[in-house]
Amino acid sequence: MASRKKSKKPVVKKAKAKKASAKKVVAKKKPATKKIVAKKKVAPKKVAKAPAKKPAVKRAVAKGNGLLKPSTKPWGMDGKALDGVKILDFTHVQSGPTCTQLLAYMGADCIKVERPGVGDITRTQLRDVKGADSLYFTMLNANKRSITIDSKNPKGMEILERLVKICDVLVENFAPGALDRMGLTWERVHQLNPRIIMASVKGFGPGPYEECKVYENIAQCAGGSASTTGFREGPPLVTGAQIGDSGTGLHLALGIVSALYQRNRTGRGQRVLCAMQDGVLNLARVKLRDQQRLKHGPLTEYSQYGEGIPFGQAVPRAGNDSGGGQPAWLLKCKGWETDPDAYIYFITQAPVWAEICDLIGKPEWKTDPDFATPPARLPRLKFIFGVIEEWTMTKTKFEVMDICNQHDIPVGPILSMKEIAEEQSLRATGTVVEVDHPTRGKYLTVGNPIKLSDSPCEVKRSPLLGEHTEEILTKVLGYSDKEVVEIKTSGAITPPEKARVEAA
Ligand code: CAO
Repeated sequence: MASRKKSKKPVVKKAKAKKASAKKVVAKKKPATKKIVAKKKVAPKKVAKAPAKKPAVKRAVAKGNGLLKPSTKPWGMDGKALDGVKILDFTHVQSGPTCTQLLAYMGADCIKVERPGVGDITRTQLRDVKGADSLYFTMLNANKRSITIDSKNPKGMEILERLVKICDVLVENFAPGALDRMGLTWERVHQLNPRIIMASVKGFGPGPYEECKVYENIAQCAGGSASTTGFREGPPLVTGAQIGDSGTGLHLALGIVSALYQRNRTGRGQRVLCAMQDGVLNLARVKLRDQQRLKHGPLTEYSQYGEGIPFGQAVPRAGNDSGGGQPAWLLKCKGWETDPDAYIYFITQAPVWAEICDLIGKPEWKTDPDFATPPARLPRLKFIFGVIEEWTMTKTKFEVMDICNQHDIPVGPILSMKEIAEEQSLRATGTVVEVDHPTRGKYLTVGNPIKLSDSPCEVKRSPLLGEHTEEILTKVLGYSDKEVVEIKTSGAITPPEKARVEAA
């Protein structure tokens, strides 16, 4: 990776940062773009051995208007979107690793710090292959390097602080206060490296619950999703999609990239905080919309309206009702008696109502005043979907999909995870990728769901615990072989018992 080559120059980077801020003082009143150019002009002398940066600087000078001249390299051949960004990945479990894996997919050099001998707890959770890293871990830590460091060992903290000095971003999702207890407060981190961005996932933002530990389903419950999911007559329900963990990781990645962009102008890092409750609420915003609509009358698109059931004080669970303005429901298809996934989601989009009527053999509904208009249909949705279901039950979900799409009727089959794992089009786009791993063999993972036309993504297997410890100590942090031997016996990178044996 180009970014890894650049990582050999931590000292240079520091010098570059100092020089850049000096320029900033001089160029105080210049527009932001000029400031960037000024900084870039300084760079060639200092990064003489970093070939990836050179062309960009030349291009900027060539155009002379503060803007880079567009690359003439073929698409996908001019590096990755986040080349040169170095991440100190102090994350674990799911939310933080989701964020850093995405950044690594975009080309960032992601250095995952793990506790010696233990590592991220998910390495051993839900294990399916004895002695091998679990899928839980491998599917969240692709394209990263792993270094083991005991942050509670003085030498370990020295190594960590050296990493802080040369990284662009520190990402963490420890329980509230854990990082402070290690000594890595924001003040300390910012003092060590004023350019660093410190990004955190916590369960709750400031307020009564900010000290609480939080896992996925707690966030789904506290973020308003669970109370609005499920069927009216049943209890609140959590969803299978990890909107609390992975959803918040996604939000954090956007925060980090935005902070990196702002740093181009300000020269300084900042804190980025994503609370899981906030992330879930952001994804459940349509339900907060509906909460406010309740003041003005019943929610007519909810099937409970058509069933004559009054609304209460809060947004109810809506089963499989559509969250939008086009009524929809989940309908059985051929084989539903034995196949739990033989269903199709059917949307009665108003513009194609006539086509729907013809397909299901009810052409008279096109003009019948009880069915012809969306408001007329609202009180009868249950009945209407019952009739449509009589038609879908005569066909497989894929047949319904084919037929309806010919008429522009929006429908979607329920796809099982088995079907998704076998779906060739997802393999072709790199959304589902097969990866080989030295201890567990081949497995499927989810590649980058965000496709950039000039930043292709190759998915690389997750690292073994501490696989890159020596490489990072020597090539990134510049420790000598002799120092590495001392580090090994200090217990900073090995589990306590092992360190004692080696030292004896
Ligand atoms: N060396 C030494 N100690 C280390 C270490 C290292 N490399 N890495 C972690 N530790 C220590 C921490 O310092 C902490 O120690 P203290 O509590 O003694 O200060 C300890 O490991 C445990 O950290 P933790 O409290 O974060 O971990 P946990 O398993 O008890 O809790 C979780 C897990 C997820 C509930 C908690 O981290 C959390 O609430 N995180 C924020 C919200 C979040 O991201 N939740 C989503 C998780 S994904 O479902």
